[in-house]
Amino acid sequence: MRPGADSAVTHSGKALILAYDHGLEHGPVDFEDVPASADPETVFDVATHDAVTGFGVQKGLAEAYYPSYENDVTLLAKVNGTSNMWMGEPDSAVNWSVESAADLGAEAIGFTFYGGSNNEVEMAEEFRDAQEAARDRDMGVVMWSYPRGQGLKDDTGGSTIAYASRLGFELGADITKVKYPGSADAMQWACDVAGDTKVVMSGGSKTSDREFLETVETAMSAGASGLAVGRNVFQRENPTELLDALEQVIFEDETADEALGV
Ligand code: FBP
Repeated sequence: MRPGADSAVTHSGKALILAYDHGLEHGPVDFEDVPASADPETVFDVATHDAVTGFGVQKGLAEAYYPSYENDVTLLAKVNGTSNMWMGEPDSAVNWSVESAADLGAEAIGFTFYGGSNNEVEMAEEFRDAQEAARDRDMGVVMWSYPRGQGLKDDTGGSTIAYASRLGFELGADITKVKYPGSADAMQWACDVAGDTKVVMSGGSKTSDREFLETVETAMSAGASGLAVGRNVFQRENPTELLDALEQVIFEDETADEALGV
């Protein structure tokens, strides 16, 4: 069994990771619908929900807020990231050393990997360094595996997403986060080729409760181990209600209808 198979950011083998690195990746535009979500305290509070297995943030937010939440939140240190103002070929700066993240109390690292980018080689080498440093400290390793770049025409097609999940396996992630490839069959193939790594679905832009829960239900039935979600939670007026429903679909094998009380 792989060293990190039972990752720090899973419960009963499943994951519900709350990602909140959007202030860096997309900018404050992601907070406009629910302005309170710009305040990290609001979202740290959401991350204390029982169903949340890990909270993915960048260094600045972690240093400022995590010490007040260390008993209630499992810290997933998102160690690289780039702003939306970067106009070059997809790349992600390593903003946080694994050593510093571990010192702060992180139990896992998150790392964006853009397979297919002209920067893939350097990113793979950076991932190797981070993955090995995490292994040395018994930290979990979560790869945000997002193939993209000038040569890639379809970054959510079935074969691309299967390649994305396989890259996580090949390079040594414990959990690989991929975009939903649009169908149960494609999601199942992405899970089938990922060896003993766990594949989780990325949340994407905000949709209705029903649409989102149904997609999560489909992904789970296809073999996914959970979800890593941001906007579909923190862009809601009542994120806790959706987390309650996600808990039922992800951890209690309920359908979207059951979770919605239909
Ligand atoms: P969402 O569920 O809001 O899409 O969050 C997941 C995530 O991977 C974030 O961690 C990251 O900030 C964002 O999506 C990146 O999205 P994109 O690569 O599409 O810009």
